[in-house]
Amino acid sequence: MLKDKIEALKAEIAGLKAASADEAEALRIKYLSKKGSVSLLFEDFKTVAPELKREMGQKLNELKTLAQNRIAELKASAAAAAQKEVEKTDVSRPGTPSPIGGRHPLSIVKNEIVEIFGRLGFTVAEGPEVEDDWHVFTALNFPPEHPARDMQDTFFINTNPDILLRTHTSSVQVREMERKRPPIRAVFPGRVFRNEAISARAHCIFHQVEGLYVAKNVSFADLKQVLLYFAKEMFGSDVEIRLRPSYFPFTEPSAEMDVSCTLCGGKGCGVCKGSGWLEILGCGMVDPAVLENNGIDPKEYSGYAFGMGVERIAMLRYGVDDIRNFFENDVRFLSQFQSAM
Ligand code: 2NM
Repeated sequence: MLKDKIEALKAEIAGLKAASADEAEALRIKYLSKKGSVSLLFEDFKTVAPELKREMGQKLNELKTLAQNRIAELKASAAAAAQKEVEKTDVSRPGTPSPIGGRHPLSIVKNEIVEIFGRLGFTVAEGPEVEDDWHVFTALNFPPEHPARDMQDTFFINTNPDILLRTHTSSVQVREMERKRPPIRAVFPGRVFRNEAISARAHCIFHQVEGLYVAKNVSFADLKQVLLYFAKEMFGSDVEIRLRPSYFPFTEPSAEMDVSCTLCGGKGCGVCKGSGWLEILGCGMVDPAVLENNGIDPKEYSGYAFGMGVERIAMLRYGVDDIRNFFENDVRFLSQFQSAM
């Protein structure tokens, strides 16, 4: 009997439950779609006796409305429950930070050196790492038999003695002198290569910043003042410098510069091996032969030059006791350095 079927479905629909909007939608399809169980009763309606049509029609419409309302209710309460779940999440909480990279300590120190000389009017120039004999040695007054040219010190390319990895960035200074006429005032940062055994103090690849000033009437006193300024900016205004006579093929006179020990202030400690001084760079007046090799008249112009190892400065600055730390890229080491540079 249709009447019984309607009553049974009414009871079933009144008790429907849905845990989600998807479940409620599945119920709508089950009861109210074209082939849904409520719609199918309308097929039965066609066979109802004429005198019962009015009553059965009313009951069927009531059933349909009940189903529509019930399922709409279920959808609404599922949506409300989902919204409540979303609100449990505090979207204003900061996220889990993912680690980002930082600048390498050698870059921090190199940038700082370049920046200090930049304040004194020095520009920056770079050049090739693979060089020829002229730019690395001959133009710089290295005699043919100089030990630095030896296979033990220099990496040659394909055993061609004319092509090599630069052992200092002075080769870029030669290129700068070829390109420009005095006054020349620039620093030359870069990677250099020496065929040395790797140890806590030495590496076969390291970094330099060299500097050059060529103009009229450049004196050793100018050099000393610039290096004093650099030392105070780099290591603090309390630092003292001392210049010791030395020898380089490309400068005459030549000197090595020490700063008062950055750890003990000059009293003597393990870092300065009791001397109170730390060697940080080499310098001198550019040899007239070097100027002449580069087409600059040494009677008209003079110049000074200096060079320092970035690793050496970084080790003193940060108290790093093994140069190999800079090349291993261990994040436990690298993550200790932070800088705006
Ligand atoms: C140093 C020490 C002393 C130097 C000299 C020159 C040039 F090109 F002018 F001859 N460039 N670099 C120089 C002088 C480098 O490094 C320890």
